[in-house]
Amino acid sequence: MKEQLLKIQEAAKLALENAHTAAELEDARVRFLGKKGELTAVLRGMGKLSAEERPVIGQIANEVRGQIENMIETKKAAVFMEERQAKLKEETIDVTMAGRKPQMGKRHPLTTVLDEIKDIFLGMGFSIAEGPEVELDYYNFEALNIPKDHPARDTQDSFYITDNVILRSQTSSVQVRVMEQQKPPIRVIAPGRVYRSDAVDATHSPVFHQIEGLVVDKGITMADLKGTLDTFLKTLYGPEAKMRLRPHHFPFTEPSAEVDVSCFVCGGKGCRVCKGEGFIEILGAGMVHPKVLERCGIDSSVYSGFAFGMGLERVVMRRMNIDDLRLFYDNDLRFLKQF
Ligand code: 2NL
Repeated sequence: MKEQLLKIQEAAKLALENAHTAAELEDARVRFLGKKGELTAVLRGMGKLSAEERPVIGQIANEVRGQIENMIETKKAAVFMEERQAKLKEETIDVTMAGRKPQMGKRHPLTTVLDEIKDIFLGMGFSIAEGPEVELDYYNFEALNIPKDHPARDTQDSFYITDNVILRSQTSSVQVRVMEQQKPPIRVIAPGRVYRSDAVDATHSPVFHQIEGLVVDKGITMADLKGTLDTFLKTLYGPEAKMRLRPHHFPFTEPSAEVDVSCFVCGGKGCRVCKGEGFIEILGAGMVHPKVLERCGIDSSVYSGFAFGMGLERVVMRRMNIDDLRLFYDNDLRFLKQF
């Protein structure tokens, strides 16, 4: 039995020498000193010993236990240091290592052109109006003389939140709010995000940007509309730019027109960009329908106005020769850095 005990002590010594982590150390403790450990097993056999042998072996067993406990304690301190060294080594930061250079961002072409357009209208005495993107049906449609059965109302075209709340499909809603709150003279542009229930492709997106404009005062005529938009287009595209109006129909203007600008690539001769037309459609516009003025509390026998609207993406695509709308929303720096 004494030999057995000394063997255990030897085995424990060896096992502890090979333990390098707190977990391995604990394994060794359980193996030798635990309830089901080797030392405990030997001690259980002590009952079979004679009365003379028992105290002798008992003393040796206690000594062996003490030895093993001491070895564990000593090793514990060593393992703690070892583990701490390993951790420190792993966490070392090489402060001399070259850093990763963050990619510089780039102003988005939509922002660049929108800022330009805002500046042009601010220069003509307009102010900039903003309003909610989650809008009442009333401001988006009803006040604009878009009747209940109008195709633009179809759920296929607009996102409905409830029966009378939608994501605005045009920023005219902002201008209706302006007319409700301000007395003429009114000169505002309303740029902003708008929503339509369209599938994504090269020319459609459910979210895009619109810029609308509105002028209301005494004696406003179609000549004011033409003069303002001509000045706008010449400032945006250069003094050579020519404007052309074609009759059209919108429920909220009467008369209404589509506004083209002479092709900024060929100057009107006809080329690939304008598809041989010489002109490119850029705006919708018209004289504000008297019903719209009246709805907003403006006396249409005293005041008149004109309004216009354009899609920002389409303007930028034509100007910068971009053929896929989706490029605007990817935020790919390889795209953005080209402008
Ligand atoms: C287009 C056409 C247009 C308007 C928008 C408008 C706003 C009020 C009253 C009357 Cl408050 N009209 N806006 C007028 C004509 C055309 O937009 O093609 N947009 C992309």
